[in-house]
Parts: sequence; C-alpha cells; structure tokens
Amino acid sequence: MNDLTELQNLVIEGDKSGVEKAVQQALADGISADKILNDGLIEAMNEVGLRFENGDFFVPEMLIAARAMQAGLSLLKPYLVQSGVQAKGKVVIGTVKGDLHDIGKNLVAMMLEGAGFEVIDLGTDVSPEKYIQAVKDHQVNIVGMSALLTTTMSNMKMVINSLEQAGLRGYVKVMVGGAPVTDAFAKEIGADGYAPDASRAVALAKTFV
Ligand code: B1M
Repeated sequence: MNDLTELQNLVIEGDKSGVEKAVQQALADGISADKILNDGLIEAMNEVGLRFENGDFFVPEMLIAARAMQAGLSLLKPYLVQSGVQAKGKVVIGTVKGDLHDIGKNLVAMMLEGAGFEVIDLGTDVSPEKYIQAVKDHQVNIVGMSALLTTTMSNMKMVINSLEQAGLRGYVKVMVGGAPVTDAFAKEIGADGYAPDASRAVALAKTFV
C-alpha cells in the first residue's frame, strides 16, 4: 500500500478486521507508525466527523468507526511507545464529566506511558470529585483533562476550581486538550498548558517535571 487511502476508507466504513489487516500491511510496507496514525487513522476520524456534521453519518456509524480505529491503534501501540524508559512523573488523566470520547485521551495516555510517566487513567465522564480523590490517593504531579464537546469544555474549569478549594492546586500542573480546546481557553480557565496532539502533550508534560 503506497498511500493510506484504503486504510482511511476501512476506518470510515467501520471494518475492524480490515483495519487490522491494513495496519499490519502498512507496517510491513515500512510506513512509520506515526504516519499510519496521523494520515490513516486520525485523518479518517476527521472525515467521520465531517460526515456526521453533514448528516450523512449518525451516532452508530461514528461508534463503529471508533471501534475500528481503536483496533488499529492497539496494533500501533508497541511502535508508538518507547520501552524501558524510567518514570518521570505521575499523571492522572481523564475525559471530563459529561463527555464519553476517549480515543484521543487514550492516545495521550499511551504516549505518556511510553515516555516513562506513570499514568492513572480515570476513564470518561470524570467528575471533579473523582479527580480530587485521585490526586490525593496517588500524589500525582500532573492532572490531564480531555474534552471533545464544546458543552463539556467548561467542566475543565470546575476541576481546577475544585483543586483550588481542596488546597491542591499548588501541588499539580494542569494540562488540557481535545478538539475544541485552544491555548487561549486553557489560559482563560487557569490551566498550566494546552497541547493540540499526543506528542505535544508528552513534550508539555516533560516541561512540568
Ligand atoms: Co462525537 N462528536 N459525539 N462521538 N465524535 C465529535 C467530537 C464532533 C466534533 C463531531 C462533529 O459534529 N463533527 C461533535 C462535537 C461538536 C461540538 O461539541 N462542537 C460530536 C458530537 C456532537 C457527539 C454527540 C453529542 C452526538 C450525539 O449523541 N448526538 C455524542 C456525545 C456523547 C458524549 O460524549 N456525551 C457523541 C458520541 C460519539 C461516539 C460515542 C459515537 C464516538 C466516540 C467513541 C469514543 O471515543 N470511544 C464519537 C466520535 C468517534 C467522534 C469523532 C468523529 C471522532 C473523535 C476522535 O476520536 N478523534 C468527532 C469528530 C472529530 O473530532 N473530528 C466527534 C480522533 C482522536 C485521536 O482525536 O480526540 O481530538 P482527538 O484527540 C487528539 C487531540 O485532540 C489531542 O490529542 C489527541 C491525539 O492527537 N488531545 C489531547 C485529546 N485529549 C487531549 C488531552 C491532552 C492533550 C491533548 O492533555 C491532557
């Protein structure tokens, strides 16, 4: 396979086993895991989003495409993460309350682990209380929050407020990301940093420890 159009189409169609085969083939063809991820899997999800916006796709199609993407992502994991790196710090990560999107958050968690961070993944729909409890239980250095919906972004601010109220804000760095999140929004809510993608999330986390 010379380009990744076929892989993109398989993700868009939600063909899980086809995606697995195409990812394996692309790796065998010597295409880098980074390129397969960005130009194949992520590009396909952007197209899925567009089709949803245009009314050509509905939630079930998005869900099936997401499952196919996640299958491809699992195969890429060993290539995306470096092994044997010493832990650099502890991160608690989650998708904020009301939000069930987890592919980007999982990718960020995976890359952080690969870079040597210990990652406590709280999953999706994470309440401020759950964040606070995790910070207390695990004594983390970094709190990471993901949001994919304009309606849930504001819940990031609620977590920061809760950290302040619990007297924990000074002990942790807060990093945020997700498609609707911007650097300006991160500053506005008082986060310490914003990253537009997983590799820049790792670079940002490294500046915090
Ligand atoms: Co939904 N969805 N979805 N969805 N979905 C979007 C986000 C949407 C943009 C689609 C669209 O309209 N174009 C739209 C949001 C519109 C808006 O708010 N402005 C939308 C909507 C409306 C909805 C529902 C409301 C639909 C409905 O029910 N009517 C619903 C909401 C459910 C809920 O959360 N309560 C819904 C549901 C779903 C599914 C469950 C079907 C599924 C998610 C499955 C899953 O995650 N397990 C889904 C999907 C798949 C999408 C799209 C198509 C793809 C998201 C994705 O996985 N992208 C999405 C369209 C789009 O984003 N183009 C869409 C790939 C992923 C690798 O990218 O998550 O952006 P991303 O992560 C990136 C960066 O953002 C960054 O790094 C990652 C890697 O590069 N990053 C961080 C992410 N988190 C970070 C954290 C960091 C740092 C960087 O630091 C901590």
